[in-house]
Amino acid sequence: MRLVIVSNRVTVPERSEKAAAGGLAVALREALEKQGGLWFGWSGAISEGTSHPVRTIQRGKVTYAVTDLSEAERQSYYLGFSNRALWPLMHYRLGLTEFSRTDYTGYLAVNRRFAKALIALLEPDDVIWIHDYHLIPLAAELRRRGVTNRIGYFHHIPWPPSEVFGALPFSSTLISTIASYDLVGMQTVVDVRNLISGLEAMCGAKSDGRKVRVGRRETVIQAFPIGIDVEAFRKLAAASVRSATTPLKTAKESLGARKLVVGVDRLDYSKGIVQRLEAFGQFLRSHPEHRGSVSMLQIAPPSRSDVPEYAELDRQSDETAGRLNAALGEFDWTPIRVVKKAYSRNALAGFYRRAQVGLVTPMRDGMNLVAKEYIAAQDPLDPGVLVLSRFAGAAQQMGEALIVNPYDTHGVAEAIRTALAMPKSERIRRFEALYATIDATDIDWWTKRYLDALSGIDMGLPDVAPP
Ligand code: ADQ
Repeated sequence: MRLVIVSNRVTVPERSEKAAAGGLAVALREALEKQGGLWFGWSGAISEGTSHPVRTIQRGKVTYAVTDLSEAERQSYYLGFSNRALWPLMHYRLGLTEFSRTDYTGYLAVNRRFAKALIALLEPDDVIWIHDYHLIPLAAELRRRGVTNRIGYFHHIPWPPSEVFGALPFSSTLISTIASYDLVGMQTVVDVRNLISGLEAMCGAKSDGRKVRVGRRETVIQAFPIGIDVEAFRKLAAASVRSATTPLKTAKESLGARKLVVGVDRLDYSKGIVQRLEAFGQFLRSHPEHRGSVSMLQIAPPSRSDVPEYAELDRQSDETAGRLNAALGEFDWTPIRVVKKAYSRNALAGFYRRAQVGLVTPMRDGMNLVAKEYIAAQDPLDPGVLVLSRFAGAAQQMGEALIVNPYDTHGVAEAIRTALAMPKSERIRRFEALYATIDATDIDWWTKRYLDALSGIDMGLPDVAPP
């Protein structure tokens, strides 16, 4: 049985590249290597012309098959429908959702083109695992062309209630394509509930809370909370303390004995970065005794800069940090440092380890892996405290964090104060419980549990035409 993974972007590893520490891409690559497999998707490159050939590249037991997009496809399928309509909508941000029929047509066309290209590479026993919102209708396109293989889907981001999802024109057509999958994995039980009630309301589906029947097809919809490579991250963080070259050493020199509050996110409005900076400013205003002795480091590499809302967010976060630093800073103390760079896993692990508080306060998030990485990186004998938004999927597993409402600036400010003042015994108690959870549900657990469920699904008898 060969595994076929399909995702929007495919990064082909260099021939000499050693497996990076942890992460989804590595876990998926490992799953492919175990049973041999194929990874199909967009190369990340743009090229013009009417035909977009598929290039295949072999790395060990894994075949990577990639195709380019045209600029028009990137605009409509990727930047347009995926990132200006589906992304904000799925994150409950109707005000930011922009729908264009041209973009939707482009989205469907790319899914159709991917389906045609993939069919040429498929073998009869392949198990197909499709990832994320860019590719929701892909299974329907495959089924329409006669593919009967097992097909699973994993949705990495939230699924909103149908009162929100239904605002999308053609929402019932799009949601109905979910029924072409055999197994749909969501991050949380709340997402499962929203998707199932959407299917009931918009497609007349019948469900027992897990299995959903639409017409003649049956789909299992279940929560599979994604994890990280806990052990690899723990080791990286422990090594960072000894290393003389990581930014941790420089951080020690530049921070001295000051406490550190850290935030790490792609620059995305779903992550609540501006609101978090404001909350840190509020903390310093409400508790002036902490001024000069605590700094905040926000690491936020820009993403999707071609989408106007992201460019605006970039401007807003600069403005907010600048304003707060000007209002609250001293000649020898900068309250907030915003660094817009991507760092190595090594460096990130070091920052997490150095920080007494991990601030993970998205306005809405499918899971949020940073929350898990922060815990994995802590010193078990003197751990920091995680402040976590109740609107991150991670909050449903990580109740021992200080759970906050990111819309409540004063509430987050108070949680920062509580975290900084928390006695060591309580920090250790919370850390141990959180570590046990993320360790028991790490990335290998997630991959295996999903693939076992997909291969265990009863496919029933093939459809037989009536005599
Ligand atoms: P993302 O929205 O990208 O993922 P998240 O889960 O936090 O969000 O993962 C981000 C990853 O990027 C983390 O591993 C983090 O370490 C890394 N990263 C962030 N900033 C970085 C920086 N400056 N340098 C280097 N690395 C950085 C989507 C969903 C999430 C879901 C994941 C996985 O939005 O809700 O948890 O997929 O399913």
